[in-house]
Amino acid sequence: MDSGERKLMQLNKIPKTVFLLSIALFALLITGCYPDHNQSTFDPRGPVAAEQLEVFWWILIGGFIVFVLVEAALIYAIFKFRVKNESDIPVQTHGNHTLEIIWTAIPAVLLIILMVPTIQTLFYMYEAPKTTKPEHTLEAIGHQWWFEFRYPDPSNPEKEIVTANEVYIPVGYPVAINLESVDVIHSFWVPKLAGKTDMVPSEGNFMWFEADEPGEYYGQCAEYCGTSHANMKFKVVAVPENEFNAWLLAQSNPAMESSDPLVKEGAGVFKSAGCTGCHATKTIVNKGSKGRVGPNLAHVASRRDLAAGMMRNANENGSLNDALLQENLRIWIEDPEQVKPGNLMSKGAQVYTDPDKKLTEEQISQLVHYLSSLK
Ligand code: HEC
Ligand SMILES: [Cu+2]
Repeated sequence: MDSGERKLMQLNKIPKTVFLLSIALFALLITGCYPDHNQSTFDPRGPVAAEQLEVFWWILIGGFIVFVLVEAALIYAIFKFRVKNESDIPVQTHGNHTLEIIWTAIPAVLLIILMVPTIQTLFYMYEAPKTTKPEHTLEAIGHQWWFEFRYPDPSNPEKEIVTANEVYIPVGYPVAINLESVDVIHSFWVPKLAGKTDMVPSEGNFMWFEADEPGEYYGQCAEYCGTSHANMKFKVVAVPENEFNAWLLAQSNPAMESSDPLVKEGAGVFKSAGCTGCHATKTIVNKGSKGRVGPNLAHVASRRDLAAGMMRNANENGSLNDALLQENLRIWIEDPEQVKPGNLMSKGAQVYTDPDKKLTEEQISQLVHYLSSLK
């Protein structure tokens, strides 16, 4: 084999590797479209997400048709007008008004056509259906790096019921959500129920959605908001209306008191270690009042996840698992930083910032006992 042949072989090899690599990359990419994924937008479970997916298809198919036509014209031109011999210079033209008007008008018309479903969907998203019940209007408030939720108190219009990181909704009813943020811009996103909507500090924002069937839907902050942005998750739990009402009633109660001595000691540590500085255990507050730095813990043991979706307290079927909850609470209280880098608890609580105040093994056990009793 002479050096010329070897060069040729090498040249032939490169495109093959590139080709195989591109196929592998493409295969990897399209696994992201698998509809069965918790955060897939290709599997809408409510009218808002379905409507948004429809606009996506309109734009994708429209774009695809344009792509095929343009590429076909390009390939045709490449072959049809390729140089046949070196001295063969084609006719040179400069400007063609008819052509220029046509290729400006066609995209303009296409864009106007696509604008119709887009704007319709924007209006559809931005106003909750007239049938939305006032008791199904809630507040979602973004915090670095967790979500606070507030429901109207059915027994007093001046008050609100506070909870965190898990939002119950009644199946088959539109739910209106006023969005807020106490610090930076976050974005509220439940892929299977509705697209992203920004939570803008002091500006507020609005969205609504509805779940067609009971289930647990994943939510995620979708606007970069600092160190633990990727760890800022939540769940939407859609249940039949009577179950929703029962849940709300249970949430409105203050934290349960217990006569179990270990729980009582834990409640004491909760106060003496400064946890009450950032966490409330009463759930009814004045409408629009300022929230605490940390999530409300009155019913923390009723939630399926801990620390905004970082640790799972429930079995596969969603039923609560006390052993898991206790284990997770211990991990979290021992070293929150390890679970969620940069979180404001390990940055702000003296038990983590001041080595002299560090929690003892006994205090941690007492706290775990106390918190896991808060159903
Ligand atoms: C400086 C304020 C602050 C103090 C003091 C504080 N926390 Fe927290 N805590 C937070 C914040 C903020 C979060 C949310 C962290 C996140 O998810 O990003 C949190 C989360 C938690 C959670 C998880 C809640 C949930 O909804 O999943 C528990 C449990 C908890 N804290 C327990 C404690 C205990 C016990 C103490 C006392 C030793 C304590 N905290 C002291 C700010 C504080
Ligand atoms: Cu965020």
